[in-house]
Amino acid sequence: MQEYKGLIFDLDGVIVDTAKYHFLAWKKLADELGIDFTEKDNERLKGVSRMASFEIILEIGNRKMSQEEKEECCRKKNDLYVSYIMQLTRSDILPGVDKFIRDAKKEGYKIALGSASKNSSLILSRLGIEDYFDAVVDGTKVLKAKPDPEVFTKGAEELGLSYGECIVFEDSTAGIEAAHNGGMKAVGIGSEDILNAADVVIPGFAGIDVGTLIEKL
Ligand code: B16
Ligand code: MG
Repeated sequence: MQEYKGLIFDLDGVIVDTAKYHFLAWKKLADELGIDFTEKDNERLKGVSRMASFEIILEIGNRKMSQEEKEECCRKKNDLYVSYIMQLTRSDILPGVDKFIRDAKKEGYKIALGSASKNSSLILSRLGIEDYFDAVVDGTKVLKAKPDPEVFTKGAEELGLSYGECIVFEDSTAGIEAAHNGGMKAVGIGSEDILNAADVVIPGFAGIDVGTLIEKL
């Protein structure tokens, strides 16, 4: 039986629901550009980097822009997004996550963050949980986006573990694929219908026991 030693958590959609703030900020920008951008379209942006997200929005609106204009739009969106996430508090941590991570630490698992976000340190500090992580790998440290496994393989390396010793917790299909591409097991957080490629799917962490969940892998 494989002995797992490290748990790597995605941020948005796993630890905190920032997707709604990403949506509000993208929506405002899209409105200004006269692009019709819906909540359904927003699903396509989950786990995707900031610039790649904007390129999807431009594709939806059938629009083209210079690199400079795109960067300016991304800056604008991020300023608004940051003003929203500045309001986050500990109460925004998704149900059961805090206990799950604390229990896992007590059981000796090493904990890493593996997120596409460049705002992860601000979010972790607003939530007051920076100390939970032995390693933080985010969009400021990686070049390749999920489904490339870089964000997770780097997390394993920073924990000093082999890839196969780590388990990834992810809410996006690109993230599940990234974990598998890195030779890691993936626990899907969300709906079984969407995350059917995951090794196990749970709706959220509320009432989930670390040992029982890991035995299923
Ligand atoms: P930022 P995750 C991802 O976070 C989000 O799911 C995705 O919607 C967002 O575009 C991306 O972070 C980049 O975020 O603009 O803050 O750098 O799910 O990988 O934790
Ligand atoms: Mg996510």
